[in-house]
Amino acid sequence: MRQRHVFGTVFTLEAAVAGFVFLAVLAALAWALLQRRSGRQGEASSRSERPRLEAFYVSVLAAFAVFLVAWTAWQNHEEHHSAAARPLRVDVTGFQWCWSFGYPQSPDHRTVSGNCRGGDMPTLVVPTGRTVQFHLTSKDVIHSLWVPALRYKMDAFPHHVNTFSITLDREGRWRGRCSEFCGQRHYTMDFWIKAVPPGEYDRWLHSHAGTGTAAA
Ligand SMILES: [Cu+2]
Repeated sequence: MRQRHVFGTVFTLEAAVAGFVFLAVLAALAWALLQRRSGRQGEASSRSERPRLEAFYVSVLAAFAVFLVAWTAWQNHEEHHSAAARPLRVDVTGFQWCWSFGYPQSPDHRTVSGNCRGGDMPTLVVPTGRTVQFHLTSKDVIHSLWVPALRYKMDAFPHHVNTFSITLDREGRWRGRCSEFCGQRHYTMDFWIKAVPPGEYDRWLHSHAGTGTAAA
C-alpha cells in the first residue's frame, strides 16, 4: 500500500536518525565517564566558552532538524500530489462522539453515520484503485482522524476544512479512530474504512439504501 509505504519510510528514517543521535550522545557520555574514572582527565579547563565547538554542534543539530522537516514535508507533498484530476470526494465530519461520511457525488447525497455506541461503528466505503479526496472538518471541537494500519492521521477542526487524498490498492477493512482527546466519549469514536472493488462501490453508491450505517 503506497500510503503505508511512504509513511513507513518516513518513520524508519526518522527512527534511524534519532537512534544515531542517541547512540552518539551515549558514546560521548561513556567516553567522558571512562576518562574521569581512569584519572587521565587532568585539571579542569578554566575556559567558559568554546565558540567554534558550540557553533559546530549547533549547525549539525540544525542540519538534522532542517533535513527531517524538509524531507517529511516533501514526502507528504508527493503523496498528495499524486491525486487524480477528478478524484472521488468524501466529506468527513467529526462530532462528539462519532463520524459522518458524506458522498456528494451520489444521486441521493448519501450520508453514512452512526453514534459509535455499542458497536454501531459507521463504515467509510471507498473503491480500490481510485483516488479518493477527503474533505475533513468538525462540527464542534477538534478531532483527529486516524487509521493506524494505513499510517494516516489528520486533524479535524471546526470552521476549517482539511483536504487529503488516499488511493487504496487492495480490498480490505481497517479500523479508524479519533486520536485527539475530545471529551467524555472520545474513546468510543471508532469507525471502519472499507475498500471494495470499483464496480461494487458504484453499485453501492447508486443503490437507494438511504442514510444510515453502510453495509456494502
Ligand atoms: Cu476524540
